[in-house]
Amino acid sequence: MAQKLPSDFLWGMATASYQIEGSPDADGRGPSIWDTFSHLPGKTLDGLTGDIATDSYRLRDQDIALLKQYGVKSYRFSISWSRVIPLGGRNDPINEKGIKWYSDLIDELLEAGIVPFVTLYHWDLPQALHDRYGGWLNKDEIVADFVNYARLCFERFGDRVKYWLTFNEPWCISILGYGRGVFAPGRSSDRTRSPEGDSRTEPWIVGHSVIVAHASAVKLYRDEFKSRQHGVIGITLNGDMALPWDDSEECRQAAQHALDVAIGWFADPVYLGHYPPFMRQFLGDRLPTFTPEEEKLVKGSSDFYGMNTYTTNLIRPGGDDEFQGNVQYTFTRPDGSQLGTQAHCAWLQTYPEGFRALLNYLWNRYHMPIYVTENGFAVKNENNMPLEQALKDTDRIEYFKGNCEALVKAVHEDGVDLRGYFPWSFLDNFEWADGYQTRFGVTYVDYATQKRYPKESAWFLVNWFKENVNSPKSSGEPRTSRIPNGAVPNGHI
Ligand code: GBH
Repeated sequence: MAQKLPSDFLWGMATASYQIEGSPDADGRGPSIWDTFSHLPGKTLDGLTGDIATDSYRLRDQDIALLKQYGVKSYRFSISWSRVIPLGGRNDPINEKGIKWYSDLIDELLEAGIVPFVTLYHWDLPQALHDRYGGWLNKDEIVADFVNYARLCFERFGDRVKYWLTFNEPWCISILGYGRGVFAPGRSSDRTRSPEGDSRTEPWIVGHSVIVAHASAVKLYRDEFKSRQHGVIGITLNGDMALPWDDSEECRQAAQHALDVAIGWFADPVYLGHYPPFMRQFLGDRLPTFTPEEEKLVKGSSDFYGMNTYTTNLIRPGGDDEFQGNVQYTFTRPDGSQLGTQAHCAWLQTYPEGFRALLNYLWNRYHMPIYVTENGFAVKNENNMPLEQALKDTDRIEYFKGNCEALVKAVHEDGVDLRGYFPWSFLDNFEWADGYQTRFGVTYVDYATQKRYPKESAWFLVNWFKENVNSPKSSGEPRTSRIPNGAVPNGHI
């Protein structure tokens, strides 16, 4: 009989505030940089914004009912900073109506038996902080304001929320927002994209601010909240497996350079206490340095490894894209074949072996319990299919099947300490600069009616986790207590 995952394995579905909520002006919410950015001409593929999205601010009860129907154990969502502090800053007014909305969401999830897994920052910086002092470019100000916001969330929600993520994907915040300029706030040296910005320096400055803000919020949680709230807190990083294109030493090195910039930039400081030497080598003093106090603060500042991953790339040396570590990415093998099935997005193909390899890479390098906080697939041209056809999302099912089987192998054959898995996404939603044409949901959203239709992949996942997670108290499982309260073998939590 196939081995199962432990009964406390957390699985659920994930979303982010700006991608689903809509209602940008409701109940006193202030604008975020994504409101501003998506309203500029030419910033999203279809010209659309998050003004309505999946209307989830208004359809909260319906969404929770569907999550309950799916039987997920957990739901990962993010809080919109500018709903709870419309202007964002530590001296700005708090918005009780915004707080109540999230508080009710948390209560209703718990009533439905669903564990809230909460991200504090999924890219929607209050616009006022960007205007006031440059947002993430101003470390001292933004760290103080982020910690104040985090404190408010711990105070108001921490009695019920036991799983916190400070940041979603700092690489994307820094590179896509301040390097390539394709995400809010859209700054870049490319003057066809942005009237201001310096892609040579700003991404590294922003990344540094985010790391220090993360670590400061974690310190606050550990010092003032953890002993009575008993939760865990960490950061979640994007990162796709990078494999050498061929077995040459050059490709092997190039693949490590890709991983250093995509993952090590943030993971090495947080888990090992320093930036990757390779980054220092090619960036020199464009990469900020940690003061001794910062280094102490940052090292060990995550209770687990939060892993968002979508695909695997084959890596060759060459090219001058610093944001990829000056290496080239491809899906085409030396023999001309493709790595896997192509998604709607150019950057995404299936490759379960890569998913397993990444779990092993992270486990071996950082030795932290891992939560896969995002993993998903956008079926090619799903947006142009008739509904019945879109619901039969075979490619997405293949993707999840491959990765689910890989994760069981990673746990039972490789010994990776994997604690949870969150498919992206619960719903089709606002896919940032891609607008609404790229659909990542396991639930189809008809944007004309806002009706939700489960795709076959949703039922696949529901059944897979039903069959592959031990039921509580089933025999043969060691009854050790795990997080959030218990000690774990490696002593990290
Ligand atoms: C996640 O990012 C986000 O957290 C989530 O909000 C989003 O909806 C989801 O993925 C699906 O996209 O070739 O320079 O354009 C995923 C990480 C990193 C994937 C950047 C796309 C493209 C880089 N992303 N990558 S580029």
